[in-house]
Amino acid sequence: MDKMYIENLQVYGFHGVNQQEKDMGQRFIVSAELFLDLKEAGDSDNLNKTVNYAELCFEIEEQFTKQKYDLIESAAEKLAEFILLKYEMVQRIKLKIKKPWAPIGKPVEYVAVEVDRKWHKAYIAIGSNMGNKEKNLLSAIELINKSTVTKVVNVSKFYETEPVGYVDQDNFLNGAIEVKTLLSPKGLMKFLLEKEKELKRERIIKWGPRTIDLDILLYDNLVTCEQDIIIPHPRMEDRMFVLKPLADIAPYIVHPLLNKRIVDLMNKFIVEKA
Ligand code: PH2
Ligand code: MG
Ligand code: MG
Repeated sequence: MDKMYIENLQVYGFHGVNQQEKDMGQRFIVSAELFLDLKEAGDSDNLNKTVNYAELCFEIEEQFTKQKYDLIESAAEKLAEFILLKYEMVQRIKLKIKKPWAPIGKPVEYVAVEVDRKWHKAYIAIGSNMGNKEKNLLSAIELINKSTVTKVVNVSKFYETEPVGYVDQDNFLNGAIEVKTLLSPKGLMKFLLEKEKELKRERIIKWGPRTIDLDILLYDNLVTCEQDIIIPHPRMEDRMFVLKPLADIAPYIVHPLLNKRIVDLMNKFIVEKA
């Protein structure tokens, strides 16, 4: 991936745990490494096809000075997020904040933090079998899209499906969506649980009736090893109600563990269950 660099931009800021740092301020040094495609700008010689680094330097200064944080971690986090939200072309940013005059009482050249943040692509299964099912799915999509850091970029058709597992319940309406998100897998899971709560999801019977169910299927090419967040979704390849809608929006995406495309997983399922 192509890159753009802002190297050692000096900005006067007021971040620090000590009150004196917040009152007096000190000089910070900000460096950014932006990951973006520069080919179109290079071919066309058109400033609108890239990031204007002059403008970016002023933006960095404005964002960096308009609030006071205890930690340079927070200043870095906020600044990285701001740049990823403001400049759509930028897919990833490494942002480093140095504090050469940190009041440590030791002769150190500088202390610094660097954060590495990017847009992630995730696929989420959505399902409902209580109340107005279609309205529930649409409300979930709208709620998810309200967040600034998670945006819905693609929605499948919705399918009426018979319940799988616990069968003594109403038919489901199932779909799948693609999102771009700045959240970590855990952050995204927590976010989706909050949205389920907002839509009055109650957990009474495992696999039982629900107003809304939001499950992470895939997250980049990630394969997790943690027990509390399993990605790819461990049963997705056995569930037609997941594969069918997912194949609408991601037919050629490769399942990172099974090493097969979604359409091929779906066709395999159809053949084996026939
Ligand atoms: N979800 C389950 C269990 N069974 N069956 C269908 N048809 N659709 C679902 O979304 C579904 C299910 C657990 O999440
Ligand atoms: Mg589920
Ligand atoms: Mg669930």
